[in-house]
Amino acid sequence: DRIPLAGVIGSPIAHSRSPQLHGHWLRSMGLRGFYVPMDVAHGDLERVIRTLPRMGFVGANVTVPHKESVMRIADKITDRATLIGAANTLIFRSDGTIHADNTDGYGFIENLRDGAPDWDAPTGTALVLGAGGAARAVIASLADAGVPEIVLTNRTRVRAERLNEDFGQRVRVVDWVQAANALEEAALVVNTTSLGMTGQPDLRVPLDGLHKGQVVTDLVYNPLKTNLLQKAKQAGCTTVDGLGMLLHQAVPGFERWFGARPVVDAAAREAALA
Ligand code: SKM
Repeated sequence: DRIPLAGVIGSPIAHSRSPQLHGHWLRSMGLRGFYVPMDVAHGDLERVIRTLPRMGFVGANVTVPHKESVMRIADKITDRATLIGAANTLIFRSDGTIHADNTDGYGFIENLRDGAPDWDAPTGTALVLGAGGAARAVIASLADAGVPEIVLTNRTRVRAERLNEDFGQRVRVVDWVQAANALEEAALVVNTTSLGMTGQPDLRVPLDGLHKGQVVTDLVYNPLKTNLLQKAKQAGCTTVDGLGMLLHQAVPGFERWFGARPVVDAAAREAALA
């Protein structure tokens, strides 16, 4: 009986926190297995993925820039991955088929529930900043959670419009500059862009409208306390950092591959940051 192997496929991959996280869970739960980072070039993606099961891999996470490309390689794709247009979790089945799922939306909602337990999905608008792959996962999960209206803003409006077509009338697109109004009215504000990340410029949305009673969350977790979250905190908002999303999105894959459900707790957070 083989030792189960899993890992994360991306390029670059050195920054990924997933190997430490999964390694921590394997050790702390006393499970057999390894989880490794895999830097794979676009041209090698299909051949690598088809070879992994033969080497003892039971599955893999997929990250930037391969989340969309793996959709063409997988044999079976869940409905939510299809809706999002990207997959981050692969399961290599014993019959040789590859199943693809997207757990980012699940991770997003679970993190929000942890950090803002009184956030009430069915009431109030959500303002989503950004219209990339992460925004698609966030919007899918917010719609699923019953958020009545999602307002979307992006620096390039056409990208937001395209997203609006896919997700229907629940999504309303506003200009980046009009976002000030939407910001004031939103019950939940989500930054899905990489603005605010170490080495990137800050978000340049006017944040004066933020006030008590709002929940503000950032998908960026490096740094943990982004400029957006600091401003929101000062304004009296409930703030939720992005690390928990990374932890929670990892849970379904780990459970499938290694056979036990891991817990997202302070030790897991520390392991991911180590
Ligand atoms: O969706 C996740 C992915 O599963 C793993 C990851 C990482 O290791 O940095 C980031 C996200 O794309």
